Amino acid sequence: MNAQQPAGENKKVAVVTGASSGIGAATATALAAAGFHVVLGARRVDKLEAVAEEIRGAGGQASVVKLDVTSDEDVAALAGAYPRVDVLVNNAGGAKGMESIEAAVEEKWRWMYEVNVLGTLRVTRALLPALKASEGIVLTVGSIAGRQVYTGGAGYNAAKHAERALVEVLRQEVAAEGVRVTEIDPGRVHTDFSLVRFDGDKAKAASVYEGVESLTAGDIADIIVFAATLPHRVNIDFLQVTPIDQVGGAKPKK
Ligand code: 8X3
Repeated sequence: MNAQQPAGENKKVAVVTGASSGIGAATATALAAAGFHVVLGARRVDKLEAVAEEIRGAGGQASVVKLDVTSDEDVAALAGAYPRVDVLVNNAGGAKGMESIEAAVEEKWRWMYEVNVLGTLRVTRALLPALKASEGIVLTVGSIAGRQVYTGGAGYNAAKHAERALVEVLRQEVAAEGVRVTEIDPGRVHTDFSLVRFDGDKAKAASVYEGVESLTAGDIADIIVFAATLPHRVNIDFLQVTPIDQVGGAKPKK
């Protein structure tokens, strides 16, 4: 736990998981610019600190917490440190591998289920009392892979479909208490996503984005801020967002 900046009395608090890079870092930055006190969570605290410093340098409020979404202790510490939460952005997640089902690696499937599904469950469950008290909003970064399948995608497709199921049930369970639940489902966004998927193979990761125009992390961050700042009466179930060449669900390049 490392909360350098206490949440301002009247500032709304937004918790962003996986905030050390990519969509998470961009979202934290954009939410801070929109006036939220942002709580950045991820495993890599040094990277979080760098993002938080930039936010503070721009006049925003940011705190940093070590948050491995697979750790009950980390999640409990987060919930204990921030009794007020208005916005939760479940962004931590990712893919590992593109093996066919015949060549599936169970360890990779378990990792994907653990971070995308159980990670979202853990953090959401822990922060729900605070989100109910504030009549807040849960925004989950799913994926187009949670709506369409592709060869080599089974483990990630299964995890993102399961995460979507969780989100859809949650929406039904908490709507009556004033909590909105929105899923943002991006297609190809140029981040470290492919580097993680291909186990640090830079050439393979770069090839995913070569010769095509991909979305940026900032594009998704802007959409998350838009959804998070709508009047409380406005509920968005989900938004599917792709680069123009991915309309219709073209599978990712290998
Ligand atoms: C990742 C989306 O299209 O790169 O969540 O597989 S895609």
